Amino acid sequence: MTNLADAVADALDSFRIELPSWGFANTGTRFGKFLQPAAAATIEEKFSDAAQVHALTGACPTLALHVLWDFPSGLDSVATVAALADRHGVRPGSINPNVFEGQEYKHGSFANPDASVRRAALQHVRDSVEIGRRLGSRDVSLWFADGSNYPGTANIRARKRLFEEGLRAAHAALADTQRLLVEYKPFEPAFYHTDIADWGMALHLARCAGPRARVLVDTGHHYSAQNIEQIVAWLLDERMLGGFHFNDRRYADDDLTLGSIDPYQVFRIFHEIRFFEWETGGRADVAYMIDQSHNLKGKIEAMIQTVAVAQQIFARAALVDHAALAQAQSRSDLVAAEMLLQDAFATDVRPAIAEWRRARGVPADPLAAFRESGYLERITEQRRHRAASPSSSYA
Ligand SMILES: [Mn+2]
Repeated sequence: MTNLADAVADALDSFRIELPSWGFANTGTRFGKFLQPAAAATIEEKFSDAAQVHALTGACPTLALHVLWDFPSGLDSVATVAALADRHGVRPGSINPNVFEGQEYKHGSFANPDASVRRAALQHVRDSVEIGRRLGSRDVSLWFADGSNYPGTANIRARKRLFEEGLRAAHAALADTQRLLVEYKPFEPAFYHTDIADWGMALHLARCAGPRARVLVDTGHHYSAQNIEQIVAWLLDERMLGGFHFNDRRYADDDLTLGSIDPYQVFRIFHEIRFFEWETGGRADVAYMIDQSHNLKGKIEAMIQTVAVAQQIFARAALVDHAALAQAQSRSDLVAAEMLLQDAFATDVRPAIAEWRRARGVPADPLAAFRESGYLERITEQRRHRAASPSSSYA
């Protein structure tokens, strides 16, 4: 292994994390929202806030966009978004259609028993594909709330076939440069069955959809105690892992800061990716994205903190000696193999990361730099007097 500073620098040079536009807006739980005067209300403010995170970390060149919230005029909003991206130096990232908030989606979107609702949902996804194509963004990221709340109320097999059909049609609209990501979630908002409940269902549907569909793993979308890194390892081996939505959780889909509850799990996920890359000699083509909406923390600070935590854990995963690990595994030397992970996880990489940041021209401590920048005070003053945003987002 090269020395620690080189290994950290090598890992972080290739590690980019996409920010979510909705993470800068006022969001909350189903019990309510605690509004922040500095929260972004417009797409311009979201780009401005994301640009701060990118300027201070150098690691977030793209912003995930939500079609319903960020493209109020649909395709006609593309020029505005493209201009804002240019002005703020942050590129449009994944495009996220919304087929769960409209009243028409009460009983589902792609799996709605009503064909006219299914057509509307497909048209929205096709428009989202076109938005992505015009913006030069690669991924259209699909999450469906489809499901049911009571046994016997939905034909689960028929809905499965409707999803196969709908995703095939959505995939057919992709340009060669685009990908379709299929996200899964076991429950919520549906509380009896969710149509795409786990990675196996998402994998099946992605394969049905076509060659440019992949599975998206949202770390918060699993049952407690589920072995997420095993899912990641299988999807990597099948070349079907498209990307991540990062967040942490304690109970359900809590959208807590990555690594705040279980940093070792994040490490184990990154380890599987690094081990795969070592074995195959190439980079895993995986989109790393944050999907967190903070109800209590300051939004920009929370994003900077998340990026810093992700970098720290990714760098530690890069310290595992893969050749030694492969040998220990083949000898079934359990303690030696496990200690290779434990030792890497226990390594303090913060000084090496600070050095890497200085060499890349970003602040050694991005959070402190943000607090000293005066940006938060400035936007709080600018944004505090306006009327509360009429738009409400679920995230
Ligand atoms: Mn997600």
